[in-house]
Amino acid sequence: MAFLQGLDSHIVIVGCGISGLGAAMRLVQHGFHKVRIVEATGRAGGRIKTTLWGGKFVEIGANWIHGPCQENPVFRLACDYHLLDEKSMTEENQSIDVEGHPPFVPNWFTSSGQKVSVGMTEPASMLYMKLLQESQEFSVEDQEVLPTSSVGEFIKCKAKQALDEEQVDKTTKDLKQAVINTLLKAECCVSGTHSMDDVCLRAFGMYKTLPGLDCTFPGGYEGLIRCMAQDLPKDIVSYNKPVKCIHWNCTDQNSSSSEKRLPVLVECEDGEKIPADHVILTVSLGFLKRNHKTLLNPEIPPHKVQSIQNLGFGTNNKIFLEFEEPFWDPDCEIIFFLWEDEPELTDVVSNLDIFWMKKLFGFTVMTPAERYGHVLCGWIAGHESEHMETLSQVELECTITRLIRRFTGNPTITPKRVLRSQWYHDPYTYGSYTYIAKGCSGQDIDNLVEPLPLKGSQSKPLQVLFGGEATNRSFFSTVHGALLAGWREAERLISHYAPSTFPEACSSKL
Ligand code: 6YU
Repeated sequence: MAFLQGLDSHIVIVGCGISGLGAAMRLVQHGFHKVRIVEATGRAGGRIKTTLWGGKFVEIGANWIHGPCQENPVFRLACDYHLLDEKSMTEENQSIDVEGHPPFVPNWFTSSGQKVSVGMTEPASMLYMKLLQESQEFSVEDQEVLPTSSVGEFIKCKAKQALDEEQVDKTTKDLKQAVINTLLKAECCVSGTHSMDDVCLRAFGMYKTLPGLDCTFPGGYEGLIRCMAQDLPKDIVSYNKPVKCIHWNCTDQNSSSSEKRLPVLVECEDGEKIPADHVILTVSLGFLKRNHKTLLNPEIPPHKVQSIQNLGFGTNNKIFLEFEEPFWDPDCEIIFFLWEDEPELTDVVSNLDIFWMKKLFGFTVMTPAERYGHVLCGWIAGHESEHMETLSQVELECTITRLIRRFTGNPTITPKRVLRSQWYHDPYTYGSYTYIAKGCSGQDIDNLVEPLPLKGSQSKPLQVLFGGEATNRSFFSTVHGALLAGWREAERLISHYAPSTFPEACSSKL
């Protein structure tokens, strides 16, 4: 009986990214029929964003299904909707375990315009990969004293020791240092951080990789969003409706349409006030960092605010370049740029205005060539990336062209077209994704997940629930982490009204 009454609950989901959509689908499938998604922008998908560029689909946001295997709900959904190619769905592809680092075939270019053989870069790459692996082996439970507090400091310190011990000439040593710097800059992109010095060593192993060789959506990631949205009741999403404030523990219900007193009132920027029993908030951690003071009334409790501030949310952007002809080898999958003038092990740039482009570690090659032609996707993280967003299109094109000419040693090569993402200046995201910053732990994610009002309160429970990528302890920063977090919060409500149905729900490990 309580469950049937629960199905009449008014549930507002803030944000129509994959987390919000996933939560809505789960609730609707269980018979909740008063579900509404309120989305600030004019589109669904949030950080899943595909655009048509020169007749090709390119991903402005999420690129891959990380770990496409049966355990990955995004992979399963994509298979169900027939969105993947045959190869990605094979048993073989699902069983390959590369622990988050696909073995791309590299080409290496130096800042003096030389192409360096893989044989020359491999020893330093292997040293780096060994240290990266070691940095994932510390555990939060370990009581041992850590050698350093951040992943960057750990890798740099160990790499310096190894390089100092080697009996090699200065040129070889400098090359090795440059390789490690480039790989650290690449890791900043993977982790979505300004510097690996900002990433917590003790918690680095908290992120879980799944087996399966990362795959892409031939028709664009947004195809998944379209399929999910089509499975929802028509008009469930209100677009162009930014939420200004969520009033919870609300006693003053001045809404004309409410037949009964509901504990939450969702106030939108356009003035509409939507009464609700429950709100699932799926906005990015970047948005929460900026707006937590005004987004909830009463304000978010101090320990949750502290965790919002503690957790990291950085920027990773892409710069797409199209060429008439490739300057890379036919089998090349990733291009690395090596700066020969960096005097020390570092992954940051000293003067953003002049040297921001030194943070761009290189490019992934868009494959297959029959689909994309000769297109590269450049990757740049951190404050350098945020600075890149502020440049005019002409400035960006000039700098990138100069960079490519310098590294290839070809003074005439010119990209046909240049396109970049600008996630830091997106007012409804403010960055790219979450990382576990120095001094943080999984407890910060658990604090973020905790619904309002807090346990022990006499008020109506589960008024505000927290979903989104940042609330997933094992898979933060990913699409599958976001989807699982949306499902988790939906299941929290389902089990609230029918406790025996979902006894295991509601762990932030989901
Ligand atoms: C993945 C990948 N990938 C590249 C780049 C980016 C991200 N990710 P959303 O933000 O989507 O939705 C919230 C909605 O709320 C949104 O629509 C807003 O408009 C709305 N909103 C905000 N404020 C509002 C308000 N006031 N009122 C109403 N609405 C409001 N993930 O799996 N594969 O290849 C990449 C990548 C450039 C930017 C990615 C990738 C991250 C995902 O895109 C992201 O997690 C989810 O889409 C988030 O969904 P959501 O619903 O939670 O929020 C060891 C260790 C290291 C850890 N990292 C390793 C993994 C590496 C991660 N990924 C790599 C990168 C790439 C390339």
